[in-house]
Amino acid sequence: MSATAVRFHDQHVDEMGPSFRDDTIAGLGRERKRLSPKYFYDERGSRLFEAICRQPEYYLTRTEESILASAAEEIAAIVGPESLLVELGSGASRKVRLLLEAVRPRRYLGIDISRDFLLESTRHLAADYPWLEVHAAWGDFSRRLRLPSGVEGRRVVAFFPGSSIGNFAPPEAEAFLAGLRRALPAGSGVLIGVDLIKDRRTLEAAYNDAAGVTAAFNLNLLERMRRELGAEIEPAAFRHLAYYHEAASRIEMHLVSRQAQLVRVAGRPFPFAAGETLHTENSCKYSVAGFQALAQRAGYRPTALWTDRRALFSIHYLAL
Ligand code: AVI
Repeated sequence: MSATAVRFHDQHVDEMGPSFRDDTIAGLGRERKRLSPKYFYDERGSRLFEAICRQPEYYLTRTEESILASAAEEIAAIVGPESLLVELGSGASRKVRLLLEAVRPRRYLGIDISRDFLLESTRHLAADYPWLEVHAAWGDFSRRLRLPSGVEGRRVVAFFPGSSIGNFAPPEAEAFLAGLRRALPAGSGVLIGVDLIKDRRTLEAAYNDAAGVTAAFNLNLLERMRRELGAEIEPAAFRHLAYYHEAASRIEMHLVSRQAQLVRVAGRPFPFAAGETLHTENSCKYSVAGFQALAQRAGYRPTALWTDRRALFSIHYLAL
């Protein structure tokens, strides 16, 4: 393979599930309207998410990056150079850069739902790390994951940063981790970033940045419906809402209808009352002990933990 080549597996690495169209119709048809947050990530949404990560209020990214940078040698000792490093939801493949020099894995596989964005990011990665064999596979890793053929490693370390696990409800997170465990060979492990429970002000500010990037990210879902499904829906007739639901330890994001209105998707009418919401995301927050207990129920042994001084964020190594 040439120095900057990416071996791209242009195949779904998930099991094909319902489409954006089917899920939108089903989600808008529910008594409490909702849609999976995975649909945020078309190309524009992926770019907006990268911009969210740079907002001063969104402490998650910079805190996780500072933990990774200071723990890189310890992480390297656990991961080892022979592992295949698989990044789930690799996005801009930025965080893994903090580990690559220390770990020096022979092979890296990025998996992301946004195909073009994935290709662009992994190409940059391959150019910057000529000694690394870079693979990219396109798919929805939240469904049952199959590693593409040709990337089998003796040992796999799945890198799942960013607290993306928080976008599953806790029972789904447990099922997802249990499914991932079944897809990994013996001796493998999961290196996972998990956002921690903290004061409401810090949490709510992170999802209501002053520059309005999170609002644009949320509203992009409606623009995507227009672009891809020809939906008759006016994004300006909705507003962004994000708040901390303390009893459930989660941030909820919604799109609130500013007025009574009728939207149409695929010719079907969906009425919204004034103030009615489309629930677009949950972002669950954990205590360290709460997350470790969940990981144990999913069949892992939590063997290492790193946090920052203020205990804003945690990174766990879960051994199989
Ligand atoms: C990807 N995921 C972990 C982000 C989160 O914080 O739940 C997505 C996001 N939603 C709004 N801001 C960021």
